[in-house]
Amino acid sequence: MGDENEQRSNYSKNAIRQVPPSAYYIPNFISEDEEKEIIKKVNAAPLPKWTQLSHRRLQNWGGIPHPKGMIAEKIPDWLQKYVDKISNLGVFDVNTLPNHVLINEYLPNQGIMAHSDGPLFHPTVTTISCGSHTVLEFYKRINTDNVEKEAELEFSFFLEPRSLLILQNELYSNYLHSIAERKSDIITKCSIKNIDLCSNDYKEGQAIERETRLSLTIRHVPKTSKLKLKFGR
Ligand SMILES: O=C(O)CCC(=O)C(=O)O
Repeated sequence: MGDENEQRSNYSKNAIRQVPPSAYYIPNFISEDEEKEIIKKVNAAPLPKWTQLSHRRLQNWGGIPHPKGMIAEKIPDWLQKYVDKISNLGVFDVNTLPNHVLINEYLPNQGIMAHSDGPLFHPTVTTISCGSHTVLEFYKRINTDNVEKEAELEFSFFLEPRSLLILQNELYSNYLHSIAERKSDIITKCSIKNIDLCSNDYKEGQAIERETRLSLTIRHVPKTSKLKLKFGR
């Protein structure tokens, strides 16, 4: 319990400076054993649990978010453990506790196009990385006369395996994020704004090969209902 209280009040020291509010980066949020357990469980899921997209595949746990609402499903205990660990940080308030986990799998050279997470979710997004680092890139949303223009890359975060990233407020609402399709990433300290919070000491210009990465995006879906099954009459 003491540990939990300590974690709750401590994440503010992990704020990423020099970027709009708010982003927090916690290295080694989970242990190597926990990381191995997550990878094992995700890979043990039956094939139909995966949704195959053209450039990556994913699993939804807790339900499938939909503009009309999400039919809530129980999150299995092995995964709920990490949802609780994040809830215990106090980043979500009691009415918006996380109830959904999206697991993305990226092979080296796979990524995700620039997007924002939008109104399906409460505007706090938390992501645990497993198996590999990646670089998450941010673009300011430019919206003139309702026309979305191509935005320029503003800054990026280096996400180490076992780390937790928390995004909220302006970074959630006014910025797009993406992961470039690359086999390796080059450390550029002027654009990677969380480099001082990382657990390793990276060198300027260092190239780091990507491996298979699983990201667990843990959030709150506001509109949910429970499916009532009727048996017989
Ligand atoms: O893999 C990540 O860290 C980002 C995932 C993401 O942006 C999403 O699924 O919307």
